[in-house]
Amino acid sequence: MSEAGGGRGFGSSVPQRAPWSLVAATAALCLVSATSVWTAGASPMSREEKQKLGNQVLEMFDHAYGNYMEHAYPADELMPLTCRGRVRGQEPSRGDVDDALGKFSLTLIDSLDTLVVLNKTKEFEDAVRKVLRDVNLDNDVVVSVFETNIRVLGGLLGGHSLAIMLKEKGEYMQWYNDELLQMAKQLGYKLLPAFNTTSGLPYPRINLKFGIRKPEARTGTETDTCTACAGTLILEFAALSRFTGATIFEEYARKALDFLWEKRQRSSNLVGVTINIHTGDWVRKDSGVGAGIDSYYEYLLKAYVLLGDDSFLERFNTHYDAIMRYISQPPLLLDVHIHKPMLNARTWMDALLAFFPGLQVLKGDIRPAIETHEMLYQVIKKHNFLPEAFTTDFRVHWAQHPLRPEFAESTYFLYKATGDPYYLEVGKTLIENLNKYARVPCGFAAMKDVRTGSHEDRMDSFFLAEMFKYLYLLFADKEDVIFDIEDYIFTTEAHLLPLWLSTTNQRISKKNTTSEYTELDDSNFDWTCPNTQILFPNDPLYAQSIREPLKNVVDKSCPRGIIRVEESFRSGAKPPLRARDFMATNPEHLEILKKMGVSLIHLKDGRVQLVQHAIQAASSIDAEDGLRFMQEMIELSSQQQKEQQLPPRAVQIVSHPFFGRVVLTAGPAQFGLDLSKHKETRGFVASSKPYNGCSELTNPEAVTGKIALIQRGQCMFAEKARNIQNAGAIGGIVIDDNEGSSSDTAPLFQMAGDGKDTDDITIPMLFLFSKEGSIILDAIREYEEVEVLLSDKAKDRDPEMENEEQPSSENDSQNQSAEQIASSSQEVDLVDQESPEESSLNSHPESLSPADTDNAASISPSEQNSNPTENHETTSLDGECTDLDNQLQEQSETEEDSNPNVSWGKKVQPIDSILADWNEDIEAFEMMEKDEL
Ligand code: DMJ
Repeated sequence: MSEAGGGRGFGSSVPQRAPWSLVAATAALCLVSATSVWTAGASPMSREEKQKLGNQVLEMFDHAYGNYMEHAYPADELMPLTCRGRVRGQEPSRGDVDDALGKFSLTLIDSLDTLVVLNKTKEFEDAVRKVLRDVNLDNDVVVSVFETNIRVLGGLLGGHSLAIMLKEKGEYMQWYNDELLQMAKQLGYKLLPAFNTTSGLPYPRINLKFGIRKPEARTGTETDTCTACAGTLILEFAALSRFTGATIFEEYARKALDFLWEKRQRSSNLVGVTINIHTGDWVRKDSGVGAGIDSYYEYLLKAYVLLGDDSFLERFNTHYDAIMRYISQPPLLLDVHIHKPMLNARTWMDALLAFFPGLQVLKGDIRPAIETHEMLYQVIKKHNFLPEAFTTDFRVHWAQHPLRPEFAESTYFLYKATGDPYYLEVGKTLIENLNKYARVPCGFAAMKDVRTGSHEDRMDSFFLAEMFKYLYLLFADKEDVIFDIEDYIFTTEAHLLPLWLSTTNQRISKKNTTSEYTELDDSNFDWTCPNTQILFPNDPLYAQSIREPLKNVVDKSCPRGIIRVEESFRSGAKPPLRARDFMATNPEHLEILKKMGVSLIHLKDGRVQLVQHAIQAASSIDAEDGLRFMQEMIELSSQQQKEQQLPPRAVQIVSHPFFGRVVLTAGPAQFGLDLSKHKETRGFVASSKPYNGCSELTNPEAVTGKIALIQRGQCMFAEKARNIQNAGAIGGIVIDDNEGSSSDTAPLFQMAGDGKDTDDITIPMLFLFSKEGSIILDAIREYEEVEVLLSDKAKDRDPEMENEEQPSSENDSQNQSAEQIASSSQEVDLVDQESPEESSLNSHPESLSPADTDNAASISPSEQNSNPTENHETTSLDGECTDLDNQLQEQSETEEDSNPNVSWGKKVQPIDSILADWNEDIEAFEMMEKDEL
């Protein structure tokens, strides 16, 4: 796609200011750019380099948006591997993720205001016309209220906000007459029936055509919703009210927020992840700043910024105080229990929390923002992307990465606050990684597994709504954007709402809001923004000095999430024993175990079994410590078991026109060449005859020296492997015969042997589900010669191949190849041409075992321990510890010395209540295991 006629790329200058509001000025304090005050630390980036990176972002956006418009529109999203649109109902269901898709051209609407930020004004004008012409908001589809609000209502309002700005400027959008706003209002009314609950909390889903109550609605039976789902409406709903004068939207969103506030856990001031929309009971009592809660906090602070209502700031500050007291363990942010906030609920973090440093910048609490951001960056440097979840010692917990923008968002805000060019370098790395690992001929593909570099056929709309906006703005100077970005606030989906709304149509009666707050006292300005004008000239190395101790945090750390440093130093006593530190040969540890009521049994096979009898603990506090120790041990053991399973492998198509850009998730085999230990295998592919590979091959000349493709079914995997190996193949790919199966929707497994000795099999064997396999089969139809790489982790693209591709011609050739793939992908036929009757048989005598994927079963406490007073765990553990831990230990010891009288603040709890609590914990753990982001 070419640059917009009259649109501006980097380097142009149109400084024009939109109206300001005082509220905005106050709250935008922390976003005052400090670029001019930076004098030391990372070397400054030249204007040319910034422009180059900005232009690269524009080219990347064109690649994503252009392919969506060409191959997917009017579908909701682009499927970048098969190069077609994702239409709900036509693809296998992915569960809740699909609730964002309402057959309303989601990606187009979500991209509207990005087009203006990126100076693609002409394209914006075209896109608005398409929305008005093509989008139907009345489909018989059940959608998520939350996603529809942030992406579609937010997208329409962001589009409207910039449309009226452009109209006022006098060149573009002169024909515009609030049509997007009218659509937004129509959608707002469609969402309102969701609020018809006694609590005022919205139902999580609604049918766009039939609402909630009608029998045709197919929804309305849900009892729970997530806190973020109910608490992330106020910006869009208030903007809709203020733009249109219809106050009902703001009223409903305020009512939901008021209810959540009332339901906060009063002693901790935290909220849980899931709430019952009818009773207001917390269904999940764990609490963090990531999945399920994130944007509730974001919207409290931003509602204050946009609406100027002090009660929102006071609520935010109350929660923030609790977050910093219990959840923040710099650089980590760890979930805790709302009723026992000193007890961690998890030993891992999810990727959504990466937005939090950005919010801390807006709040003005820069130090922890720098720390957490740096920790996240170290994780990214290790895995190229932020895995969906990672443990406190920075191992992958959930390996996928759907191109989430949160880290880019925080990078942008930190750069704005500090002016430190380090953050520009961070942005540059993000751009490089996206191009290197996620870019495919037809867009950008989500990572299925950051460890292997394999892809998922998915490009979420938020990638266009948010990622490109934040990356572009990171490198942009004021004159590179045709309006003043500081006149707007970013919604959670990065849609832009003008700050002048704070003084428009303020007709919401205060009686509808909690009015217990009159004036803000000084405490509301604790942790406020350090004045960058003072901070940085005095200490230009400020941000760097905070980052420096964290440089090796990922490579050299022990998990520290379990024991709270503050607990340790407050206690005046030794911190409790952590599962990871436990050594069965250490007498001191055995003594602690005994106190906690944990006994240790040496099994005959050399393993050690731990059993807890809470009743035998020295005190209820020791019993509680024992409980926590056992929980840690169960998680640790589950993690270790997971690690022992073979991770998925990658099939990378390296020949023209793919050049390594398409990486498919493959299941490993428990026999044959182990790709994690040996060099990868590279070769052209050839179909075996018979296609099922269950007898001696009749086409050995075709497969000799090649990687044979074999269809699953009718004999054992090992037998197939032997047959293709005897025919001279150097590797094999088994393709699932179950048409439509995909690693996106089915759990991956390992191909097990046949119960006999499989040492004779020396070639590597991988398994592909049908959809991934058909990508290779389509490529063969189209290009005949298709070369692939079988490996444990995708390799960088072949530099020689890369050089052949010049940026100017890249889009053309990619689009052409993508088109070809798209047209051929409709014709895939996996049935063996030679013997159709054989192929139609669908028996699978081979042995399977789960591969290490998110779908693999994991041990939960309830599975492990049916009796709460008798916990079992068997394990053997090392007691290795590292720098960070030692530092923390030292810190806690020092602070212990200076605080000899401070106690942990724990009350002695009766055993009954500990057991009751424990049951709750187990429930929470079970639910967390099931939880999807
Ligand atoms: C976006 O849709 C929004 O930012 C939302 O609040 C949560 N995260 C996704 C992208 O990761």
